Amino acid sequence: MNIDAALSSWEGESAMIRHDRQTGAWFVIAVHSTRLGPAAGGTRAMVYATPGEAVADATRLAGAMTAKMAVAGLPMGGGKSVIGLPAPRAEIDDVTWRRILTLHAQNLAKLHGDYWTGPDVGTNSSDMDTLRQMTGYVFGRSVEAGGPGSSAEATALGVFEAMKAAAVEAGLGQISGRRVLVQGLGAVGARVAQLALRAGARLLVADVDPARCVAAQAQGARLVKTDEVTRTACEVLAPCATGGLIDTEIARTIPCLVIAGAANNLLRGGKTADVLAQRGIVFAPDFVANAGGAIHLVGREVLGWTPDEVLARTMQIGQTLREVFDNARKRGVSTERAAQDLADRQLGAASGSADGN
Ligand code: NAD
Ligand code: PPY
Repeated sequence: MNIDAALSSWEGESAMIRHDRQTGAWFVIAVHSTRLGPAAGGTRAMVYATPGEAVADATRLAGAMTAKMAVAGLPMGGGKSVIGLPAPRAEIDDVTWRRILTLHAQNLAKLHGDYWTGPDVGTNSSDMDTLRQMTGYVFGRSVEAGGPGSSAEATALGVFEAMKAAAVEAGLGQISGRRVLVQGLGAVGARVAQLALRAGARLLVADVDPARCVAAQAQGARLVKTDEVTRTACEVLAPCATGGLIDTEIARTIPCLVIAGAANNLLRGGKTADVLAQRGIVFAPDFVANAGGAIHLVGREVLGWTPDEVLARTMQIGQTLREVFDNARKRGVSTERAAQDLADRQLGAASGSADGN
């Protein structure tokens, strides 16, 4: 995709795009909506095939953040930043990484608080500490630096609540005894796997990094090849790696009954959610299921919540999803449609506010 195509199909408020010739990095900050408050969403740093792909990823992810904040009842809008790296993060030396973060901090400062960032794929709390030394508008610093620390725990708890609610909706009842396939055993997925195991699930795992599967295998998990995830029979699929796993074609054949995971923008193509709904597969929309991280960051840093309040609000994700499922069933629409409509209602209810579109 080229930059023209990525931007002309997008209805967000603004996009800042910058290229650094010295490092070869591309910087994109997409502000989708500030209707409910300043836009917020993490900084994703990875290699993209083209600058257009980086812009497309940032804009899509920013839109999902708007819906996430709205459904979670948080007073923030939706945005995301993407840093298109010249090489995989692990191959970038400290001096280059420092320059990249410095330029990103400059970009953040130029938006004067229209957009607040946080960690995402390819960045962590320590990077947020570095950014915050250069600019405000940064959530998710480490506990040592006075921040709330990683959001992975809250995200995983929310995903697990989503999984349980979706299993009931699919007529599976409890997670105990069910085959739960977790794709991606990173910060969130490893925790989701533990929660599933503790609930008595029969765990299946897949990760491109085999070392990450070892601990789960030692606890009895069955290893699934990464290219067989969408062809492996299970009751519950929990995608916790990257987005875009399921397109219409895969949706027609995927052998599971529930999809509930952490990955943002899990579905590809406008009709994919409908295909899942037609097949009776219960999909927990990602921007509802993975809101625990946003609840943690915004709750702690904007709303002054205690960890217990964050936990209580994260546990409500199950109830929100039950309402989404009810609504989808009654209207005969996909769960994705019902969740997006819920977000749009929240956004419409705030249409009297001063700024944003
Ligand atoms: P992470 O980088 O810690 O973990 C991702 C894991 O997925 C890694 O172990 C990686 O090896 C694995 N992986 C990558 N590609 C894979 C593939 N094709 N097949 C199998 N495994 C693969 O990331 P995370 O913080 O655990 O987040 C996971 C997902 O959840 C991301 O998409 C992120 O955007 C989303 N998310 C995270 C949070 C949060 O609080 N961390 C909040 C909301 C959404
Ligand atoms: C996400 O939930 O996808 C994020 O990007 C995390 C986040 C949430 C709120 C502010 C900054 C980062």
